[in-house]
Amino acid sequence: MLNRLGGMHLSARLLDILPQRVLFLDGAMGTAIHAIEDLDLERDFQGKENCPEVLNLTRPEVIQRIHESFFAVGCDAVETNSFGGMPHVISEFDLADRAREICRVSAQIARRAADAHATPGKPRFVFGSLGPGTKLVTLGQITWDDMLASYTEAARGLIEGGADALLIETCQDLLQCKCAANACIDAQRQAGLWETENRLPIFVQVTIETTGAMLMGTEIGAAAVALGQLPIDGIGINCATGPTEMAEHIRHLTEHCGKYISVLPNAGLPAMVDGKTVFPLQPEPFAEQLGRFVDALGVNVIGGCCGTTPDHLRALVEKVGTRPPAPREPRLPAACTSLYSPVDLKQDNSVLMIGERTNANGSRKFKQMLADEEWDGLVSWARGEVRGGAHVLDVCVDYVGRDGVADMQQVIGRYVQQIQVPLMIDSTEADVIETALKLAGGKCIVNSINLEDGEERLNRVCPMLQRYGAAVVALTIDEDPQAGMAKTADRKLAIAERLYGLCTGKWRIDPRDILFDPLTFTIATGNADDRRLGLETLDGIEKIAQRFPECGILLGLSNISFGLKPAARQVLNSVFLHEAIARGLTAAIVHPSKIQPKTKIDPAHWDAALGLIYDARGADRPEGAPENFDPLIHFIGLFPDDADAKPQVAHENLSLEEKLQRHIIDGEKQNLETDLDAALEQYSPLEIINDHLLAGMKVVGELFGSGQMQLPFVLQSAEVMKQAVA
Ligand code: THG
Repeated sequence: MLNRLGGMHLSARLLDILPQRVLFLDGAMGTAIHAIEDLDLERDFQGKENCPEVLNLTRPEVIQRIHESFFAVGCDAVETNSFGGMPHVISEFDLADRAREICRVSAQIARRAADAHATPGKPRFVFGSLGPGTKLVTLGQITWDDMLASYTEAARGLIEGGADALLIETCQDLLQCKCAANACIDAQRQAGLWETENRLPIFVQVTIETTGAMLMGTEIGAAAVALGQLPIDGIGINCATGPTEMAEHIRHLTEHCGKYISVLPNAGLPAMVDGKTVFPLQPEPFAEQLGRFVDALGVNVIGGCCGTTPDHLRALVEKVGTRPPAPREPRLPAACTSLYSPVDLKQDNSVLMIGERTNANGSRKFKQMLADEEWDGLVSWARGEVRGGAHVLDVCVDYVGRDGVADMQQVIGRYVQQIQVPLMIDSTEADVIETALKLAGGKCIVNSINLEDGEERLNRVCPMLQRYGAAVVALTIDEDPQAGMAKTADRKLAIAERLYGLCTGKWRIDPRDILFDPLTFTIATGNADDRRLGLETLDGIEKIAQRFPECGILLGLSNISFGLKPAARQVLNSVFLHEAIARGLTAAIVHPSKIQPKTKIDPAHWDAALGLIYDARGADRPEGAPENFDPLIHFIGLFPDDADAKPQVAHENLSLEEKLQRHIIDGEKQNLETDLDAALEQYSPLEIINDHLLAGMKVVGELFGSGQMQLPFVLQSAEVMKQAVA
């Protein structure tokens, strides 16, 4: 109890110290353990050779001595020996039942070391370490729920043992980062600490490989966006490389993240010397480089990972002293992100184009493939949308007669890995939305919330936005059973105002993460009531944009033209989008490849569409038109036969040789067998492999080598290669 109180007291001071000066956090535990010669595999490791956590039970004094060696050279904080202490990891050593105890003991050991060195002028802290584990949710090796339960158990132990902060480190997968961060929050809720002044700060550190991305292919910018919204205190980078290789990634964090930034590099890039791993960077240059991060970039927490000894930390403490980090003024991105790269919610000189056809209600083909459970085909379909220009994909699997949760699992599980762009999760069911969010390592956009049933839907969905990190679409629909969807500009604004108040007030959503959808429906029915729907929507966009300039404004564009022929729809959609952008629209759910710029549309068609949109009848009719001029009939009349769009450069138009290469480069299995069968009529199997398939792999290799293609995509290509060869 005393420890616990001591911990609470000190943790309050941890958050007091950080704004004032750099915090020195620990060197390598693993390297230190390896250096101890009298550890016995049977007696000390109980036969569990790769389980350093066992030493907390068998040789606590050895672990405490290592902690003290770092406190002795001036470190403010050390990390507990609990890197692999989560039940789902330590279960490999048959210790799952003792995971919480092992974590608790690890914190108690570090606590004893800290208390032995603490003075009134220099308090010492314990960071409870939580490593990445051996299974990743993104790769389908464990579920979010199982991983969450496991990290929560470990975090409970660390809290009970007196940790002052929780450090999720060496992360390779953003989904694991988010899951572990929520476990640290849940554990504190269970312990009655969360949202009290005694809460333990949470830090998340990712690992950027020598490729310049996380193991899953994640850029640092994507990590900053996906983690930036979580209620954690710090973001940082550790392991894999030395400080030099980290510099640009650290710079990105310090410029784009408002949280504390921590940096714990290895002692340089590891090299093999005489069969042993050697970390070449000496204490002085190590300290010098980290010192520059503090002075030039404003890094807040520094220390070392693999290969850093007490000598490295001593040099660091001496070199950097207690000077404050350089002040920072980060520009926080307003963005969503895939597992790979971020996308700004507001595009310069354009709207955010959200592909509409990955939607069971918006595409017969998508719906059919879903019904047939053609999962590979659904991936190809999505890729086609991205090739067609979509910045984001709107994914909706809702339709009567199918299990939306199961379908979301199948579809999103594949999309998060195989699709480069961020996802918009479109569902009326909160549990379907949550299923998707538990699979998406990036930051999604949730489509949508509204006030149809009062605040009920907000109450269900808004908590998820913070928990999983997501932006949200807010529809201007309220409880009014007569009106339903707001049809006038004033009502659209009034409902948007109410939504804004609830979202930013009660739910603390960043206004930049809200995209209002003033909604439109077709103006092509000929009903008198419908003719002004587009007009009111445009006015609504303008009013909402003026009132809430930080927020985004989105439309499901194609709704405007339901009922018309495809060629007419293409024109009306393009013209309406043009008008909407002029009024302040920032995002649109569209079929991007079918949107045409003004220059490509026949001026007569353009003007006719404008007449339809602005309801040019009576006094507003075009010059010379008869008194009973009807802009709808006029517009429809311009598209007598359905002369629809030219086909895209489709797979079937490629030469057979190009097709084979494409399969490999795109990692595309659809039609693979057909194309191979055709090839076998002309070539021997060996020729197909050596001349055509390997040519594709060569391109893949070049793309990977130059950083233009990430590992999961390379693996997909390899998979197709394997299948083709088989
Ligand atoms: N606001 C928000 N979300 C939305 C909408 C909105 N999501 C769904 C929808 N509206 C936007 N998406 C689509 C997708 C497709 C079509 C229209 C809107 C569409 N599809 C053709 C059709 O039905 O005729 C193509 C059919 C096919 O290829 O089979 O028009 O307003 N927030």
